[in-house]
Amino acid sequence: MKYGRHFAIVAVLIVIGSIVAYVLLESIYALPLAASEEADGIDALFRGHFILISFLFALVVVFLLYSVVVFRRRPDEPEDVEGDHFHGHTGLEIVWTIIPLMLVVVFGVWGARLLTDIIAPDEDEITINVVGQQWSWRFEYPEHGDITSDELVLPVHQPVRLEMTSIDVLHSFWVPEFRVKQDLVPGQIHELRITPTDEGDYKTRCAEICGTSHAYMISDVRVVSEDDFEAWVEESSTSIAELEPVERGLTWSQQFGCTGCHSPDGTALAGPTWQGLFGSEVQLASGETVLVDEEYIRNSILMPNDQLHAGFGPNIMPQNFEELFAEEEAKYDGEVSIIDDLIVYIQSLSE
Ligand code: HEC
Ligand SMILES: [Cu+2]
Repeated sequence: MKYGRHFAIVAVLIVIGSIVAYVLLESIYALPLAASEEADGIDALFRGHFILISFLFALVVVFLLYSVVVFRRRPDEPEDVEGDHFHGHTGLEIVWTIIPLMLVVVFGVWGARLLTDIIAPDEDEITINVVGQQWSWRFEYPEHGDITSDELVLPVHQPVRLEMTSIDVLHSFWVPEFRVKQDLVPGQIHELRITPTDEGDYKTRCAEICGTSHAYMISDVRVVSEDDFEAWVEESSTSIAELEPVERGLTWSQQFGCTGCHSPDGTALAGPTWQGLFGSEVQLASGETVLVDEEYIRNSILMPNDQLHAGFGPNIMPQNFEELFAEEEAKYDGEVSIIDDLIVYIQSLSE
């Protein structure tokens, strides 16, 4: 075979090129810690793609560069000599159709089986509700005394089923270390299953651009031992009614996502800061100036579009807090008034 030596060299170069490309890809796109049972299979699939991509890249680039360098025209060769012309090569065409087809099928089956595995229910899974809103997360534990939390606390090695929805626009739940990701859609419920394998602190960040403060839609995710989880449940279940109103106000402001838009310390977010708000004079969009008292705050929370703070648009603040508060208050047999607690808390930020 006339070109046998060339093919042998090219084959060796392709192997070397594939390895170099793979090592580069793996270091540039290094994956974060894998902290869930779902992660292993996903990472393997990911690596499978990287290996294939590296090989294809080397295959094309090595043939190309080798031909350009080795078969270039030498100074002593005439300029008008052309190479042989080929038209079609049935054997080659069959090969380059069948092999990619098989690869696509293999990856398709691999991916489908992995997905089936990841979404399969587990007998002893626990359910946690996840609610996304502009621009915060809320986690509810219906199987653990109805705790509501602004951080997601998970017992290690415990399969969990997240039941997720959004109260406004599309959001997406994503903890990179768990690898899996799921959109939250208003009016629909979607599930995501995770079994965390490593204790530690993570973050969930919204992975679906959802408005002004999308980039700040981040919550803590803590994976803890079973004992620590029990302790957390115990501690979180102590009736919120026993706290001081001002502490309750702080808790509600996190639970209902107010802190996604209002800062207690002057930081500018999508809504006016609460620092120094109470007792100040606010310029309204209508041109009027009003003194911020209890009544103004109550009205601003229950009917946000009624007295618009100048410089802020309408319909940014959720319009349904009255209902949401009533639902939550029902859990405490009317022992607490969320709106009163919030007012006391906002007032405390002006002292
Ligand atoms: C999605 C963002 C968003 C969320 C969540 C949100 N707000 Fe607002 N809020 C705004 C914006 C924007 C304004 C200014 C426009 C207006 O007056 O409605 C505002 C205005 C206010 C005002 C009047 C402040 C002023 O300077 O006039 C109060 C009080 C208030 N919000 C309380 C709350 C409370 C309490 C919660 C949670 C229960 C909450 N907000 C949740 C965006 C938000
Ligand atoms: Cu979001």
